[in-house]
Amino acid sequence: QAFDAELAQTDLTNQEAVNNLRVKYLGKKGAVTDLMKQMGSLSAEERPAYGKLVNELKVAVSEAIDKAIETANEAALQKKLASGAVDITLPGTGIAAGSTHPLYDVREEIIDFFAQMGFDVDFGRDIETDWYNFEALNTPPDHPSRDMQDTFYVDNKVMLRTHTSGTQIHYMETHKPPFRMIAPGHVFRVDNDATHAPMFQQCEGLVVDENISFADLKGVLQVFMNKLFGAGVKTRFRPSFFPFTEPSAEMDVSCVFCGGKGCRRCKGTGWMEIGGCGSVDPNVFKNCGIDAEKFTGFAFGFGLDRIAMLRHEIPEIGLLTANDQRFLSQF
Ligand code: FA5
Repeated sequence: QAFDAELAQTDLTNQEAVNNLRVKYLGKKGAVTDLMKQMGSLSAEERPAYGKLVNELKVAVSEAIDKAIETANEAALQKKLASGAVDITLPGTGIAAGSTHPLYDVREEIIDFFAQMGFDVDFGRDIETDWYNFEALNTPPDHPSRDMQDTFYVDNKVMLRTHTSGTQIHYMETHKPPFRMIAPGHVFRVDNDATHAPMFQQCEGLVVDENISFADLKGVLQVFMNKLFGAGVKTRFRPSFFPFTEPSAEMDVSCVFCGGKGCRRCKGTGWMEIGGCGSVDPNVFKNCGIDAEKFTGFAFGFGLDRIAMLRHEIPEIGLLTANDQRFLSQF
């Protein structure tokens, strides 16, 4: 009866309390164990009846305790499961989304723009021979303009291309005019400062037909700059020299950092150089077997890195290829 009362009061979900109860009744000094021990002091006649009674008690208490232990274990398990459970109402950990590289975006935009105007796209090749990179472009071995572009040579007459202009030659050798094409790609020069990288991207353009003039070139490039920098962007053409165009010009756009007032980035001029251009030199046509009497054309070559830098106000060209997540995650 004492045991039943105590069992009723015990917290059955508490393993420690249940164990204490077991020790109190069934342990070495437990109440039931004591009753068993008392058997020794009884007479032989009394023993069987007493033994039977005590044994029944022991079995009943053991069964009750076993059941209580089971209940307590189950409760402990449930508690453990509940504490380790996932709270599905908490906000999840976001998966960082990737983004396209600013140079890739510029390149795709240029390709889209010119493709809409019917230009073919030729990616050319990174390694050129002297003929394609220089000679066919009216730049013989002793020509001073070779010094303008410091070249990474692979072999005597084989090099990493210093500009995309060689793709013009490959294209003219394999296509008959009229045609218009662009040639985006990587180019390489022994250059390295805040605005000059040893590897950068250019996009060449070439249009050949009858009666193509410098005015056509200016018109196409102005529309192109409007597309890249927004309508109203100012452009200017400065007389320049390239062996493969005559006349030649350098095209600038108004500096996006200072709005044309003049700042450190544009060296106080208010302008930034984007690329070279001009009317195709007849000697280049001759080198490619195109009738220079019948056809005229224009060509241009822009730096894609410079365009991306202007667009996003990037101060150092090296950031574009450094692969730094802190930089890339801003786009
Ligand atoms: C040329 O490479 C000529 N092939 C462009 C051309 C094509 C003229 C067709 C006429 C007809 P230039 O060396 O100026 O020209 O380079 C063109 C553009 O590439 C530059 O205006 C600049 O935007 C970019 N550029 C040149 N060097 C680097 C460099 N080291 N790093 C990043 N951009 C550069």
